[in-house]
Order: sequence, then structure tokens, then C-alpha cells
Amino acid sequence: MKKKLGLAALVAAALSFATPAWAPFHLLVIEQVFFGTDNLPQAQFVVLRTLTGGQIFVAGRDLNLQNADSSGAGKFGTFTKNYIAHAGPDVAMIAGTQEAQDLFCLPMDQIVDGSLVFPDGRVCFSEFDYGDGLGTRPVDCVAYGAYQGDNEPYLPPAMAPQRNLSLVRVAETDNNQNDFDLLPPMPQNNPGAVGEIDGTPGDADGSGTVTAEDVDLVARLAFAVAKRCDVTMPDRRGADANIDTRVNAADVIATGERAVHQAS
Ligand SMILES: [Ca+2]
Ligand SMILES: [Ca+2]
Repeated sequence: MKKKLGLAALVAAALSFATPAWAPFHLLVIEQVFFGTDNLPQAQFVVLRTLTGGQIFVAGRDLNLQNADSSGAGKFGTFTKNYIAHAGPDVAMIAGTQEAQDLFCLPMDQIVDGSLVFPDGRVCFSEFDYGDGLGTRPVDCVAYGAYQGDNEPYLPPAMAPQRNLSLVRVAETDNNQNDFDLLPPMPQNNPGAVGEIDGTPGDADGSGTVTAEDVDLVARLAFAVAKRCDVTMPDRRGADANIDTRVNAADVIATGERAVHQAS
């Protein structure tokens, strides 16, 4: 019995080392929100970024969604585990859909199956009581487009999002309108890897132009691989010419159209 207690104490000590009794997750901002592409609107992600060290205890915390009239629109998803703090602030944690993972060939830290409200709405991360007498409130929110609800203290909404571009935080002044810009998507995960939509659509050999040779190559690739991420050389992922993450007959047609267009 004594031995068992000793083991329990050891385990408790180890756990308290790994997870502070008060596990912080409240000094975080929403860094980037991506609403998918024209061909793949469900390829969506949200990146959180830590403002100080150790703010990675996000297990059980939700990304909550609201419609333009501020009514609830469910969740984008829930983080199911905590992450690795690394040193200092600026640690990323990304929640995204399977489609986003398959588009950017970047492992999401958390796969989610929600859908962001587009183009007018709000996304918030979790809730926290900061002990300042103002009660429990979201850790951070980004309102965008014609969001009509209360957005205190983040003031006017950011611009309306567009498919193919991310709302990216460019400043931190608690003013969504000033703090976000529309930029090419730059997803980053907790290990620090970044993703992009690799390749030029239709350019399956990575030559920089789309020609009849690419059409032949896409036709052969369509038998050899299923998904764009299966193409190991990133500059050849243009084989997924219609950018829907799969490599199949539709891409042979799309590549042929692009080859004709470039030749004319
Ligand atoms: Ca080519
Ligand atoms: Ca495709």
C-alpha cells in the first residue's frame, strides 16, 4: 500500500509538472482565418497564436461561430489536446478541416468539421473570466463583413472575407477593422511547419508553363496518385489543376484547357 501511494504521489508530481494547476489558454489571439477556395469552400482553417509563453492548454476549448445578426452558428470545432509551448510567445495552433489539410499538405493540429460563417459573421475562441469584474467573455474574437452584433472590445468588424484569401492579423490594437488584412493563406501548425497551395495549376512537370506535355503527365498521374499531397515534389502539385485536392480525370480536362489557353 505504501508503495502504491508513493507511485501515486510520483504520478501526481509528474502531472503537476506537465500541466500547471491553472492551465493557461487565455493570452491567445486569432491570427488567421481562411474561408476556403472557390472550388473547395470547405477547405477552412483558423490559426491561434500565443501572446506569452506557455499558453497552449487549449484542450476542451471551442472555436465558436456567430451569424451576421450575432445569433449562434455552432462551432468550427473543439481542440481535444494541449500543445507544445516551445520557447516564448508566437506559438501557432491550427484547427482546420480535412479539406484544408489535403489542400495545403500541412497536418492540422486539430481536424474539425464545422463551417465558418461566410461572408458576414464572427469567430471567437473559448471563454475566460479574467477576474476583472467584467465577467466571462471570449478570449479573442474576429468579426468580419457586415456583422451586426456587439463586438466589444474588438470594435468594428474586419473587411468581408474572400475565398482564396485569408483574414490575416497585421496588428494588435483590439480593433478588428484595423488589425486584419486579406492576404494569401499562410497556415502554420504547432510544430512550426507552414503550408501553401503548391504549384501552378496544370503545370504537372513544374516547368512553369502549362503545355501538352503536362496534359499527358496529368493523365498518367491520375492513375498513380489519388490526392495532390501524394505528389511528392511540391512544384508538381499543379497536377491538381482544378485545385480540389484530388488528381483525376477532371484535372486532365482542366490542364488541357489551360494548355490551349497558354498556347493561344
Ligand atoms: Ca509544364
Ligand atoms: Ca483535382
